[in-house]
Amino acid sequence: MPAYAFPPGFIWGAATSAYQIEGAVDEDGRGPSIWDRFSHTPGKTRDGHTGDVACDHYHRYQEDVALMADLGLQAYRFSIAWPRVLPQGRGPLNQAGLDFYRRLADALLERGITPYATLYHWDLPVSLEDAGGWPARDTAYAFAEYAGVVAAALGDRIRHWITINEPWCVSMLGYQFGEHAPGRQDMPAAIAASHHALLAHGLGVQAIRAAAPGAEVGIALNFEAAVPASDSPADRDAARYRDGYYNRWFLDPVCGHGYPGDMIADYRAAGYLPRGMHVVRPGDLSTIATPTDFFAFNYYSRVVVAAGPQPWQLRELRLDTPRTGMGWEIYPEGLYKILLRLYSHYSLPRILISENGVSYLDPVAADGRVHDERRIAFLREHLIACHRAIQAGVPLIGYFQWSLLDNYEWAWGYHQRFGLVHVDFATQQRIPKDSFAWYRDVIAANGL
Ligand code: IFM
Repeated sequence: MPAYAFPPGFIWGAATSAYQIEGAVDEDGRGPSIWDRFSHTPGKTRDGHTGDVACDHYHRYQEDVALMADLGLQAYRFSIAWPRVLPQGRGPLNQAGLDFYRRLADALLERGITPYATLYHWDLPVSLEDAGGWPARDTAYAFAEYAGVVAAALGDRIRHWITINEPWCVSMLGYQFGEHAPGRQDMPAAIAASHHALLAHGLGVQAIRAAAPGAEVGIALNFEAAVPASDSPADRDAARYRDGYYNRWFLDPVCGHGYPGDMIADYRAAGYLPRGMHVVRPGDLSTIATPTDFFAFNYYSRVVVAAGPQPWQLRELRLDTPRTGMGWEIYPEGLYKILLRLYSHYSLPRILISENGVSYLDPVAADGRVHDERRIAFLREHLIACHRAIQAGVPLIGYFQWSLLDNYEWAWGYHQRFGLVHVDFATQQRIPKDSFAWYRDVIAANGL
């Protein structure tokens, strides 16, 4: 009996996304995405790295599925590249692109691995960005069409769907900070993008349900624990803002509570609300709150904040605490607290962790192996936090480790490694790390 036994039927998974692993960006009729254009724009990614080849998973998916089977994986979360299926974002279907995902799903099912398909993990077709991108309402309708097409074609094999991955990143990294594609820096546009990404989610749930009755659908939000630097009212208010900006702005409308009033007031005062645009239209909030079958979220870290002159001008403090290769603080307690909050405040009946993991640059050792003890420690602490939450009554039904493979970490290029499997990007050789063997034991024992 493991010391930390998980409930029977707990889902053990791992996750990836299309642009981060597939490569083959010009093959079989795939159209360009905003990430192709962004990564090929000088200065946008470290060392100009692109996802042109990445892990070459498009050609090596069978080898990768064999690794998953070896790991004992019960579920695999991947994403479908919108421009592979609809190269122009809308209109003619690219059968060859769709067929890749059919083959992948079949290979998973043959090994007894349940496919969880994410429909949008950041690779918007460029034609849609050129028509306005996520700040334009039409993109939400285009997403719903795409979701319906894919669910109709693959719904016989894929029964679990995630609409949008991390709408905070889609809107804020893409349109507020410009650190991600499409690289715009316009906060009102980012706020409009956030609404349209959520609207796309709601419309997408409805489209999937119509095309594939009985399918299970959810969204993957990303959460960050927002902690005040001190107990002072000003620091606590900074944490309130940060939590609203990063977490509640997305969570509340999905859960049927609408946009948080404190954040609307702050955004208005800051001049962040989109002007002259009727962004939130009658009926939008009920569409966004369309009931889902599960609620998924990604968790990595926390941020400690101190007050600035205004709530939206808060300061992020960098404490002298253990950090990952990304510079993110290791804070498993945040995962526990968020799980409890989702249960007690939002009463979510079925919760999945759709990503959790860590980047370290552990090299291949002289013995040919990768000894990534720090990853094992990170995963162990976070799984113990999950176990504590389950003991406290939280209906957590599964955990997807990020990521199966070392892969293309967006603007960081290949300078970060989140994988259970080391990938040599020159030769494409895969070497399962020590954490792979460790996670295999966890899955086999259904606990730690
Ligand atoms: O690699 C990303 C992933 O695409 C989305 N969630 C966070 C991961 C680590 O940064």
